[in-house]
Amino acid sequence: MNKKYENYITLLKEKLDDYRFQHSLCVAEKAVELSEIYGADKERAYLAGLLHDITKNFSDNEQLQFFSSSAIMLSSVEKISPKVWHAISGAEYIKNTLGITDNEVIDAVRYHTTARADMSLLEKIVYIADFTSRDRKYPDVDVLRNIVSNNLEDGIIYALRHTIVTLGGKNIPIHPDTLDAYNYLLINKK
Ligand code: DGI
Ligand code: FE
Ligand code: FE
Repeated sequence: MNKKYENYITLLKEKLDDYRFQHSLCVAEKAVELSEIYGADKERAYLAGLLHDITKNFSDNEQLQFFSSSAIMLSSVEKISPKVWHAISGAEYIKNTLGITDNEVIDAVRYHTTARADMSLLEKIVYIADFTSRDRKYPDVDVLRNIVSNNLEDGIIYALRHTIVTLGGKNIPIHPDTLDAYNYLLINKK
């Protein structure tokens, strides 16, 4: 992509471990690829993909401190779900620390982990780019990539189902936004 992202890439390299840094570049690339198929804004998709995990390497303590200094209140499910914290802190970070004002980009970061009901096209693209980027290597990844290249919503349903089943099987709480996203897509399936 072009020069205006150089400072963000430098920042990501500082804040993230090498695996997470490479992953962020791959998600940005995948988000652009999906934007070409589905007609989203490529610049926004690239930026949101690049920044989606910006606070992923904060420790749990740093996350909690960041929430308290930003006056962010966690719900009861969120309090016991540390894996979703980086999406909440990431959105706040790009808004108030980086000064990003584009709400579509901020929301794409905010909902990249849980998804939510009635997502924008950009939110959908970043959510599923995170599952299907070049660096991802789980057993069904090519099955999911294939679904996503044909039907974005079907791909998201597949990914949400996988998350709900996996978390459920491990006695891990499922965020209401995740369930709302899944139900919404089934109810509104064409
Ligand atoms: O940050 P990444 O690893 O790239 O991916 P991600 O932001 O999708 O985070 C994946 C993790 O988030 C994975 O460990 C499962 C967890 N997660 C996703 N949805 C939910 C969730 N955890 C809880 N407790 N509830 C959810 O609904
Ligand atoms: Fe993430
Ligand atoms: Fe990610």
